[in-house]
Amino acid sequence: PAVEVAPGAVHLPGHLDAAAQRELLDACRAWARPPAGLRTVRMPRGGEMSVRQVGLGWHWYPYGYARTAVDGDEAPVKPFPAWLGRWARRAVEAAYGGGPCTVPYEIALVNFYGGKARMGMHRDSDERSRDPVVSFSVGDTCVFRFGNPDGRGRPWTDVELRSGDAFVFGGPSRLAYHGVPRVHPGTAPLGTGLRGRVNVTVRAR
Ligand code: MD3
Ligand code: FE
Repeated sequence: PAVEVAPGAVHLPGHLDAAAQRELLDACRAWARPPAGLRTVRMPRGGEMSVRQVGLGWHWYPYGYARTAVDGDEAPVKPFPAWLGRWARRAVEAAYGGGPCTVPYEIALVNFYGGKARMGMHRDSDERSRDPVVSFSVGDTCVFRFGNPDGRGRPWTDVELRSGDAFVFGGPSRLAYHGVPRVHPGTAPLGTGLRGRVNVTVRAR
C-alpha cells in the first residue's frame, strides 16, 4: 500500500521484506567500518550532529560534497552499489506507478541513530538534483516529521517509520522541511539484532 502524505511524498510501509532488511543492515555495518566509515558530523558553528553518517559515492559535509572523507580520515569514499540504485528505482515505481523509473541513482547518505539521536528540521537544498530522494528504514521505529517548503514550523505531519518502510520524496516535497524528532528504543524487529535505527537515503547527483 502506498500512502501519499503530501504531494509527491509517498510512504511505502513494509516495502522491504525481512530478508531485504537483513541484507541492507549487513551492508550498512560494512559501510560503517573504516576507511571512510561512520563519522560524527561537526557543524561550522561548533555543534555536533547526534546522528552519525557515512556517504556512498560522495561525502557530505556542512555544506558541500567531496570524493574523500574531508572531515574524517581523508580516505576515498566507498562506492555506491548498483543494486541500491535498482532498489531505489523500484521504490519510485511502487510510489508513483506510471512505468519504469530511469533515474540514475548513484549516491547515498546513510544515517545511524543511537538511543538519543535526533535530526532537526532541515531541507536537503545542497544538491542540484530535483529527482526524488528514496529513503529506506531499518531497526527501531522513529517519528518522522514532514513539514512544508516555507519554514521549520507548522504545518507538519508526523508519520511513524518502521523497519522495512520506504519513503519517496519527489516533486514539491523534495524541498520541504523534515526531521526526526524521536526514535523509540527497543522497537527493532527481533532478528535484526539492531539497537537503534539506520536510514539509507538514495539520491541522484
Ligand atoms: C524529504 N534523513 O538524510 S529520511 C536526510 O530518517 C534525512 O535519517 C532522515 O533527512 C532520516 O537528509 C529522514 C526521509 C527523507 C530523506 C530525504 C529527504 C525525507 C526527505 C529529502 C527531501 C525531502
Ligand atoms: Fe534530509
